[in-house]
Amino acid sequence: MVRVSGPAAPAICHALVGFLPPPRVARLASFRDAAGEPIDRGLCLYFPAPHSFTGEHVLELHGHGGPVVMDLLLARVLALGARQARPGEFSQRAYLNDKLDLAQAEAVADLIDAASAAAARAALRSLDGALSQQVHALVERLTALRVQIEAGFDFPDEELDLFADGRIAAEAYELAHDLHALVGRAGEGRLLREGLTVVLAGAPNVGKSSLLNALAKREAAIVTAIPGTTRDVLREHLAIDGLPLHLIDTAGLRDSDDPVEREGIRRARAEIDRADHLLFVTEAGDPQTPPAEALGNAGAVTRVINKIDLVGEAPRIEPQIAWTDVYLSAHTGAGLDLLRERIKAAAGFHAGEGQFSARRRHVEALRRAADCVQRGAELLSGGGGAELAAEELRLAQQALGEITGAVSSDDLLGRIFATFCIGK
Ligand SMILES: Nc1nc2c(ncn2[C@@H]2O[C@H](COP(=O)(O)OP(=O)(O)OP(=O)(O)O)[C@@H](O)[C@H]2O)c(=O)[nH]1
Ligand SMILES: [Mg+2]
Repeated sequence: MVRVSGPAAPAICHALVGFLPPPRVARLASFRDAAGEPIDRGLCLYFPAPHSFTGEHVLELHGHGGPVVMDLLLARVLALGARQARPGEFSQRAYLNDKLDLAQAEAVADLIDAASAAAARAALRSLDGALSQQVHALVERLTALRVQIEAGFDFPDEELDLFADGRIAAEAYELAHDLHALVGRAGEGRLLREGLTVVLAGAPNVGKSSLLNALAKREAAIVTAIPGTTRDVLREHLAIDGLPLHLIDTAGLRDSDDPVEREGIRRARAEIDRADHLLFVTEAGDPQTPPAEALGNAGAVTRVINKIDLVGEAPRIEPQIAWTDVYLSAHTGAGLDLLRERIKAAAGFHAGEGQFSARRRHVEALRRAADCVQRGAELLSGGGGAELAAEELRLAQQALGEITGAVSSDDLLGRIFATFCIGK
């Protein structure tokens, strides 16, 4: 499909097919070149402003597809005065014309990039405004609170009455609580969008690659009885109950003189440092302790005690102080479900109904807003600091405004839309 947006769309349509179809009705038409020769025959649709995705006049030309014909059609449309869209420019125009707010425009890209069915559903909910509506509702409560506090400044005699009963402070605490709750939901939404990076590491031959294959349900990695089989970093993308997982298999950690193996081990260490969740794999019978540096750098740590089938141990999960033990067998599959549950739980992932997608910048802005309101509430309940509290609430409102784009800079917009694909 070739999509044209802007004031010249109707003129381009006339020149290309010789007529303008009635609004929002598909018409069969010949798309013609400058000499009047047909390029393709297809459906032509016209959406007059403001009732279109971008809020501008939009023309859609649905051809048979195929790169040559589409290139000819595109070249003809460009010759008629259009120019090629920048990445995300359609969504950007929709945002600038108030068709979508910023969080919804971002959801368009997240829907397209969704890595699991659950992630796609969550992105669609954000596109429908699930995140934006909750942010708007919080902004309204915040505004009401600011009005009450700032009214106190204008009537200083009544200030004491206004703050004395602690009602305003209580409202601020409640708002902070609800903001913190939304931070949690948004964090899950961000997980759905970005996925969780889970790294398999440990000594050679303990069964890291076998575990990758068992979780991925395919023979993705080479498994042999020879220690040092895996040299390179291997990545598999899968989902656990809708949670997208980037599962990374690494070379077994040991001292080695082999330059190839040493490079593999260096890469393994780099992956461990970047992991959201480290699976330190070791063997039942003689389990090793995760190395101290791995405990420091990775997010959550699980010690996977593999090969329980060889020693006749039962699959189970046992929390320790610095990590959690999961006893399993990559070979028989016993205990794999426990590991899946552990990964979800460590990420704080529940994926209930109504989950919406979110991005890192949303989570950060919500957290900033929550912290500001929390400080404001403390100032109010501590007595006295009404001016300072008002300033905290103003900053909170600004942070929330960044999510929907009510407050935004050109720089931020540029960065957001640059990551979209062309044509969206
Ligand atoms: N009995 C049993 N054997 C296992 C299990 N998991 C892995 N193995 C065997 O252990 C050997 C090593 O498995 P790999 O998955 O290649 O081990 P790795 O940790 O990836 O090894 P490197 O890549 O060399 O670091 C193979 O012979 C596997 O069949 C298990 O749960 N039970
Ligand atoms: Mg391996």
